Amino acid sequence: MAIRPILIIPDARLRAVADPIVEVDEEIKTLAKDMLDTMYDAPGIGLAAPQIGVMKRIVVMDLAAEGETPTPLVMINPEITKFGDEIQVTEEGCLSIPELYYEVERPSTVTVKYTDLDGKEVTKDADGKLAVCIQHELDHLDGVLYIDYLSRLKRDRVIKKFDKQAKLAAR
Ligand code: GNR
Ligand code: NI
Repeated sequence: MAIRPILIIPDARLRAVADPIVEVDEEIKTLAKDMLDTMYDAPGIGLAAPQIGVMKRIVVMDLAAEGETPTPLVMINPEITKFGDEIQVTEEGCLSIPELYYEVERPSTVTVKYTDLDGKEVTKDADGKLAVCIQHELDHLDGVLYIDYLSRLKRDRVIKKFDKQAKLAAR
């Protein structure tokens, strides 16, 4: 059990592009376990490796409700191969932008292709909250944050708030 610190904006690692994983070895299995531990502890429904400063293309998720049996999902080198035509609006938050929630528009359905912890290729169709979470997590692997989809006014306000906090913390 290892809970790793979650990076907060404006940490530059949250804006970088993560590297593909070449082999699903013990180091990756330990990383996945640590990411799940960190996500459940937070608590959150998803976590991408760059959020703990590891610049690798791996995300974890669990959409099970509190009190339900956990359903951990680990996706290595995930890619969205299809976005549906319908759009849904849901409220999003991010552990790297704590305590703020904004409505975001995204495609309602996606098809995602990834490698699982056994090194097997998996293709999965998702809708609802899982589709949102997949898109949110995969964006993290490319340095994209959900606030990038807000109006410039809202986005700049969020960025300013966290820039100020970082400056205060560095004094
Ligand atoms: O815990 C999280 N909740 C959440 C709610 C709505 C849409 C996306 C998310 S992901 C977020 C955890 C996180 O920051 N993952 O990167
Ligand atoms: Ni996030």
